[in-house]
Amino acid sequence: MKNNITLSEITKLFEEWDNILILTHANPDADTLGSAFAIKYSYPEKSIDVCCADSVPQRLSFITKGNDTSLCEKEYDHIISVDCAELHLMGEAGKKYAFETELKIDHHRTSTEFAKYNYADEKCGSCGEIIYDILDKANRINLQSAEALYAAIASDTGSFKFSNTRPSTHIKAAALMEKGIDFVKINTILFENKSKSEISALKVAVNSLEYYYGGRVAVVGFSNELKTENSIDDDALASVNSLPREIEGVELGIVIKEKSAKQGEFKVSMRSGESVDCSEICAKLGGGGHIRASGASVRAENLDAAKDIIIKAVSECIEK
Ligand SMILES: [Mn+2]
Repeated sequence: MKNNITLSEITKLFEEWDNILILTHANPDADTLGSAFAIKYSYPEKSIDVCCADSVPQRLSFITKGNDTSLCEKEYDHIISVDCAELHLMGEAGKKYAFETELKIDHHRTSTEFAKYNYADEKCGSCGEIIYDILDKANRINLQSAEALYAAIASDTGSFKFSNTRPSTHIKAAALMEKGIDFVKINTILFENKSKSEISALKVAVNSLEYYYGGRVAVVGFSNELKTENSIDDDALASVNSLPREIEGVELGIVIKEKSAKQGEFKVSMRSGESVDCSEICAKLGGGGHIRASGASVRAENLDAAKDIIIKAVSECIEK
């Protein structure tokens, strides 16, 4: 991660440039969208398009405000990427444009230098915090861009709860509140609106919960049959990934989900506390990931058979 441009220099480019395309990462979240649209809303007099390879989730439409985010075959003078650590994360759709990225702004530790100008700061909990600094230097933040930035920052810090939240994060959020944003509405949309499908996923998760090793390991599972019976869509399943790990005394939480398109293939998500390296367990299953969060894929006849395979891998790694 090497920067070859400063925040002040980026501010200068923002002030000078026009006819701009901003690329977000695929499967867009509130940080990548909020960062992109904050730039667009801060320069209403300029021609700025935002493109996402995938469609924007309905609940985040308060950020895009009806603007088209599909790729338009236009010629642009400048291309900016936000919240993308690597080129391929922008997805297939924008490939042609992604290769021409002139300015990259990002906050991931794994950020690579694929643009002409590269700026990344891993100390920032969200890309929105960096965009805040750039726009603030130009005195450009208005009500619309303040809402987009607040959504970006609140979302990537888990509502100011994650360890990536710093005192300066709160100072920026406070400054955005001073602009008169409806932060109650934003927080409700981001953190409190659970879909019926997510509640059904929660119900099935709780019903299927099993403990192993005296309560140190917790497992929940979803077969395709359970998903169909309870009208659970795949998006909703992501909301229970951390649930078993959040139970008191649990050091390893495991969520098993049968893949909708592939009967007999199970996706395994693991989350662990200090004492367990779940990437080691997932590696035994042919997967991998981080020490505290990893995943793998298992083939088995049914959910119970998949559970047996996974628990066997656990038993080889966890201290009895
Ligand atoms: Mn981000």
